[in-house]
Amino acid sequence: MAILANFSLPALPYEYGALEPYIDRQTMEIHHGKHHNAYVTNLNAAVANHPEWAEKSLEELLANIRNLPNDIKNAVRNNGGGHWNHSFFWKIMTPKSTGEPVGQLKAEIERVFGTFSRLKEDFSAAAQSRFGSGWAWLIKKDDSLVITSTPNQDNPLMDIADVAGKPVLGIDVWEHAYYLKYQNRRPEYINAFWNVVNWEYADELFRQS
Ligand code: MN3
Repeated sequence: MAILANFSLPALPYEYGALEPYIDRQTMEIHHGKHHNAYVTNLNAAVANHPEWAEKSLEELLANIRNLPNDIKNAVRNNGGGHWNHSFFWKIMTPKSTGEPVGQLKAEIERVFGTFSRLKEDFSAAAQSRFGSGWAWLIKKDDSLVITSTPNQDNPLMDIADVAGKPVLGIDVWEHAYYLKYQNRRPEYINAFWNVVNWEYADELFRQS
């Protein structure tokens, strides 16, 4: 009997065009409906071949990339990472951004980076300098904050991450995230991203665990 792996594409928490003019509707439609959907489909196909892994949560899979069977290791790394990263990305953005950090996260940003402006500079630099496809992250690590970046669909929850921690903010810098509107101008996309950050959710993530 086939095991039905049951990862599924989460609905966007807002309309496709809600992040205009910063992130355009067509990019969101393709990014969510095609790219993210493909990661989910491919992840389900991979774990379906290994019932003992198909029962694990996504976070458990990501924490065990090294231990996965060789025939699905890369598929779970790329597609499980892609599924987690995009599920996170949709929620860390909102059309009703406060425009600046709030709560305990705000206090910790000011303690670690001095000012919000400095955090923006450092995070934007990490996003800009990530060569090729990948992500930049602000993570909770040892109860404080660290900026890091990962290639492809890797993330700081993976056992193979150079810098491990819990994401509280992240930006997708794959070209598919911005090319339709910004073409090769990644810095403009990164600048625009600050207008749609869901700081209330980021603060919630920082306060948890
Ligand atoms: Mn993407």
